[in-house]
Amino acid sequence: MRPIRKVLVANRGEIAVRVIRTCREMDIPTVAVYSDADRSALHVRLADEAVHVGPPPSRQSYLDVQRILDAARATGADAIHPGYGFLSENAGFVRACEAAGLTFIGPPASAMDAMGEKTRARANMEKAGVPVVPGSTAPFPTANEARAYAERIGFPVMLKAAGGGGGKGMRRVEGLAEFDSAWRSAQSEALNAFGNDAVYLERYLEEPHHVEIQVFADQTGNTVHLNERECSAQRRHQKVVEETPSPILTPQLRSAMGEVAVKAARAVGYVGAGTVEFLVDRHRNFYFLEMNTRLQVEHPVTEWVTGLDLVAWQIRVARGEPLGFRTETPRSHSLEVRVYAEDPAQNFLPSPGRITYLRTPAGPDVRDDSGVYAGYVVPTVYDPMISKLSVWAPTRAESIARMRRALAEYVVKGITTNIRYLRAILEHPEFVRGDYDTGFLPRNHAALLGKSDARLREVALLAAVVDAYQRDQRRQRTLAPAAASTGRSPWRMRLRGSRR
Ligand code: MV4
Repeated sequence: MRPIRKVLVANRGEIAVRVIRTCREMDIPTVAVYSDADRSALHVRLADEAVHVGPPPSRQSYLDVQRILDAARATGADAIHPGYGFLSENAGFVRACEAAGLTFIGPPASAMDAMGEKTRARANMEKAGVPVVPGSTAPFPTANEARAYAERIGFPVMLKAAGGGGGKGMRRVEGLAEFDSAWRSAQSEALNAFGNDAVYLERYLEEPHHVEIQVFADQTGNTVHLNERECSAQRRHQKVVEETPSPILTPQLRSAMGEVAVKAARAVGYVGAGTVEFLVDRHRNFYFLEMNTRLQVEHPVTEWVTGLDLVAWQIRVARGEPLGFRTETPRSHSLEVRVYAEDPAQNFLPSPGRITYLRTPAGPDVRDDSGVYAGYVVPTVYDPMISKLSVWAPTRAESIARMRRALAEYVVKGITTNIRYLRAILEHPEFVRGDYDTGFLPRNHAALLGKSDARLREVALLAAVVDAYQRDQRRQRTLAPAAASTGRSPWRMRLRGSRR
């Protein structure tokens, strides 16, 4: 057992707020850290103490290991919660925490090492008997060797950066003719993005589903899964909507994937909250993609259906306590959408600035995990996600209805948000049917932006004019003749002289 008496939250925005809230409920004091851009951020206001850690660029503040450790020492914090992003999956940071005598609330560095690089993770998973997307488990030294391998497994293939993630350094290759140029561009993109030009290849899966399994492990050898999240609604490798349960899983597939996810976590000595990501193809084969060794953005949907506070369990596990919950059948359905300060009409360009008015949704089974408030200025330098709206309901259909209701209540003024776009997704028949794959958002881009074609817009305008005119006529007919002749109708102006 290792007590935790004060937690430094090495993050910002909604996730820092999320962690601080649970610490408060557990009676654990918190320390926020903030850059110059975050002096008046919500997480700073909600924490018990706050330490300035540098200028706005994250490299010099939230990613600066020494400054974070100094802040912990200065305030007497004995544990660090990394949130997601920033230092959360940095094995070097975990080792630095250990060396400084601080409890890192997350997995051991060795588990991060085992899952960090894609080819190493694939090799480890293959050894553990976890199905991986067919392909190589080591980078190719030359284009010739890679090309020969591609010919053997058959086109199309996917080139991927071994050091990568998030779709960077990824190239679909249709055939031999384009192989060499795709190889070169994947290599240079990988080098640019990750400082590592190692590229390997996989068989290409057509429009797969992205389904991930939440796992949890304690330090005494218990490893469980907490079911799946369907995350196929993504654009440019950014998740936009998440839900659980996945509308495409059968109970059999769910337990098979859950068992494999637990096997993956055990194979790397995992501790704490983690997520095993899978691609599911149209035949419902599933393949390990990668493991996220952190708490994820979309964890609230799992909290809704399990009734668990995942941050509280992260803390208990870090103190050495055994998992003390039952992994019963989840309670029906939960949906989450990510609210961004961005303008869908301008190619989702970030829209930072002052929030002049804010009304957040509430009511039964609605949760808004927000990092902002009315009067707050959304900074330009960080991720523009301002909140995560999640709901729970007894059925998927009711969950969708509740989310539509909650989105309709959401008012943000002063900046542009993607709320209308989110509402369009929740109205889309493919989404409502529940069989959307990772091609859903790109395929329906125009429709979701509300871009009808120009002719339809004209027809709609004319219909509105005719309707307004007819309503006015009806009103005129019901008025006394004297009142009607006073000419208050707006139509009278243009219609004067016409035969009526
Ligand atoms: C793939 C794939 C098809 N075949 N791998 C995208 C990000 C990275 N994490 C893995 N990704 C993909 N890998 C093979 N062999 C299609 C994708 C993919 C994708 C995956 C998950 C969610 C959204 C996606 C959007 C486009 C492509």
